[in-house]
Amino acid sequence: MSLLGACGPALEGEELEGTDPTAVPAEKPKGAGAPDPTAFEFADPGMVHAQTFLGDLGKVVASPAATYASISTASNQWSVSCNGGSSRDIAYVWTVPATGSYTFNTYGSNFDTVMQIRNYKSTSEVMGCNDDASSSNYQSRITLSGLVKGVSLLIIIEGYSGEYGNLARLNIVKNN
Ligand SMILES: [Ca+2]
Ligand SMILES: [Ca+2]
Repeated sequence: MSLLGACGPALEGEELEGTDPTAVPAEKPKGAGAPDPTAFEFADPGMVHAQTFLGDLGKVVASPAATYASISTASNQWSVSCNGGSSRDIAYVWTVPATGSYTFNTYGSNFDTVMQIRNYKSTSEVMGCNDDASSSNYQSRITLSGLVKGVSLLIIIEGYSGEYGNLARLNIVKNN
């Protein structure tokens, strides 16, 4: 909730919506964010776009685990399966540091996010997907239990139905 305003230049020519993280976004039509059939899907992680693949987070457990200032310039590689797909996306690789339950969320991002988590070694395997954490929180949250130490995940963040902002934030929490 606190990092906005310090991150990145304003985007030229467009007034961004939702730059105030405390603001409740306007009503949005659910179901409008159908998957984009033109989005790329690569089974081989080596083929991931440089523009959208932001790298390896290692085994970090932190809030934030990563921030990205300019999703508006990312490419649209992934077609996520829950109320998203057609928007630009970014992706990280993350490796489970210890077997257990973890929660991933995009709280603190300044746009309406959609998040999907896949098995990095087999990116067609979707492990979780979420648009809105709740009816009043348009950021995304996924909890995965029974994650095995050493398994690598591909964490994809994009905007709902074409939305984007100038801050994408990923938090990773270990549940006890
Ligand atoms: Ca996408
Ligand atoms: Ca959302």
